[in-house]
Amino acid sequence: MSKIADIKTNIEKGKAKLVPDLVQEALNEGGSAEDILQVMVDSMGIVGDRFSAGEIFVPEMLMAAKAMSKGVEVLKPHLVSDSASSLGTCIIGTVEGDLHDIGKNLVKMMLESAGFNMVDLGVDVSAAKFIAAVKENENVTLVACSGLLTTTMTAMKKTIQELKASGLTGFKVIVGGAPVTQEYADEIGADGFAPDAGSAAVKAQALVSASHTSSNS
Ligand code: B12
Repeated sequence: MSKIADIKTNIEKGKAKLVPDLVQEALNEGGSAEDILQVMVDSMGIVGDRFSAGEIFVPEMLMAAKAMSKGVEVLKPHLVSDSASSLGTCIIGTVEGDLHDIGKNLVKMMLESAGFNMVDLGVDVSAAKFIAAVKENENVTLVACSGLLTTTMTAMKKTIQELKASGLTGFKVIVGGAPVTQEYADEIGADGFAPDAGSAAVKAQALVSASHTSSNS
């Protein structure tokens, strides 16, 4: 499907004005939202590889990110569904020192459609801000931390340590982001990990349902 190839090329080139129409055309041609999203995510991987190779720099990465975000806006209604169930409130944010938010925004979208009421703290979120949000919001059942930089993975660890030290209870912590693995999640004491937004929703539902069952028994 040529439109999908066009989407890929134009995200890589950072053409934010062209991408939304191309995404709409691909949908009109019968392309599935999931397939289109996967192509967009793959494009960001290519952009990252070009950055690593010194072929492009931060401004080009930023333009590609903007093009992807504009495309995701068009896809959003096709990816989310209204959930009848309520799984409580999820506090989500990208950890301190980290400004990447595309993955976090996708996870937010999927958790919302899974039935969570989402409170998005944005990027560069300190442990103290996560803790304040758990205190300020009602029925917090999940805290979701995103991190894309190896240098800020320690901020994820610190967030979990401080959440535990705060004595607050009743919620699970899920972590994710390109450098995060199940091993790292276990090491820092997270309750769950998922490699992508779709599996994040499945994992989050399972974590929260399991804790309801155990607290009711
Ligand atoms: C776009 C981009 C940027 C943009 C971000 C714009 C934005 N609004 O997000 C800008 C230009 C700002 C940027 C800046 C930098 N970046 Co950058 N960036 C990228 C790039 C190309 C794409 C990231 C992305 O959006 N991917 C697409 C999304 C959909 O994927 P994702 O984020 O991984 O999310 C998925 C999963 O990980 C998971 N997930 C994500 N979060 C969560 C959370 C939970 C709870 C769960 C369960 C799952 C989950 O689900 C998501 C959806 O499926 C990556 C390359 C790459 N391969 O990742 C580099 C990359 C992450 N950046 C990198 C670097 C080095 C930087 C800079 C330090 C560059 C510089 N010299 O200034 C700065 C750091 C700024 C900062 N303090 O954060 C490196 C990181 C290297 C490392 N290992 O630490 C990468 C890998 C590029 C590279 N190959 O070198 N960057």
